[in-house]
Amino acid sequence: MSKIPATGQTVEIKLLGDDGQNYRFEPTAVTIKPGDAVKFVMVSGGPHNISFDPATVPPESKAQLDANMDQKISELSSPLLMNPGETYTISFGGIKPGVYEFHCTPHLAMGMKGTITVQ
Ligand SMILES: [Cu+2]
Repeated sequence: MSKIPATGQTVEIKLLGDDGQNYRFEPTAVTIKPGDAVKFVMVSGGPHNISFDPATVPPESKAQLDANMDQKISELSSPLLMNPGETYTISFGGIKPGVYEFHCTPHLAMGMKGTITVQ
């Protein structure tokens, strides 16, 4: 399966931590349309990454979402973002409507989680 580029809007989610508040994605939840993209921006408290649990990703879109992620470290897991200003963009081209829960692998135990709803 090959990557399907985004054709719609790009929504930003910041990756934050080490600033006196929780390790977190901000906003925690976004709603997009198929064909949009989500751009993750490393701000503080890294390393962070973006990982979808293969067990919770809607099965009909799992292979396409995996194909749309560049430079994965494992299935449905982005590389680590180390430095402020680094970004990682995921195309939701070809992704079906549904709820896509994600987390940061290094900070999963600290509750660093988020949700992308594709309408
Ligand atoms: Cu993190």
